[in-house]
Amino acid sequence: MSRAVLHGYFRSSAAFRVRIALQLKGLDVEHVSVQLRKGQQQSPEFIDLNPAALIPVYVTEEGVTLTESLAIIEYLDEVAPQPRLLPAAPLERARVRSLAYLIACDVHPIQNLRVLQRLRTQFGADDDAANAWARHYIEKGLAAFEVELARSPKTGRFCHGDTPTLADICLIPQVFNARRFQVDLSPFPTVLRIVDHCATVPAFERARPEAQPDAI
Ligand SMILES: N[C@@H](CCC(=O)N[C@@H](CS)C(=O)NCC(=O)O)C(=O)O
Repeated sequence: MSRAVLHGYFRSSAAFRVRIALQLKGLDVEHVSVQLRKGQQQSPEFIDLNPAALIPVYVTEEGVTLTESLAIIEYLDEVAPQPRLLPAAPLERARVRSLAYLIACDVHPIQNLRVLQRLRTQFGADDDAANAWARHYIEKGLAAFEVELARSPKTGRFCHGDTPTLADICLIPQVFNARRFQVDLSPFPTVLRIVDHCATVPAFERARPEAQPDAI
């Protein structure tokens, strides 16, 4: 058995999710940087690892390759159950998953690099138009997320109660993206409160893009 490896990139929000989970669980893995801006996700070696040409990719100690950030995080939660990232009770778990999927399934895929590049190359969007596209979907997603948080008694210091879950793991990288695209976050006070609280947790801080060795 060798050390587990995370193929990621400092600015990738899906890789950022996995980094937060690893940090929360105190798991030390090797990090390999896939330079998305240089198109390294399209190299034959990387496509061999993940035919979808997306990061993150996680290679377990046994040499098994896993893709999709949420699948990787759920795997980590099962093999290293403390602290748990999904609540034990089915309805609580469903709420956390639904918050996480709101971001991971309905917002992030429409504003990731390859979609914005395609808007530019195939549909003539300039940078302003591509960024406005991203901002639109991020704002819509965060607006829904805010309502869900603000109206639920289950919301605590974190998205669900007082310990970090998969929902916070998805929220924090999405807010990082929102700031990159200059989304006005002031209409989302509950989101901002939770973001500020996560910033006090060392695991979130250690996982942030600026703290990664490949940050530019
Ligand atoms: N659903 C995937 C999304 C992965 C994804 O979109 N990764 C982005 C970085 S955040 C990527 O590799 N983009 C490369 C590209 O767009 O060419 C997951 O959660 O792992």
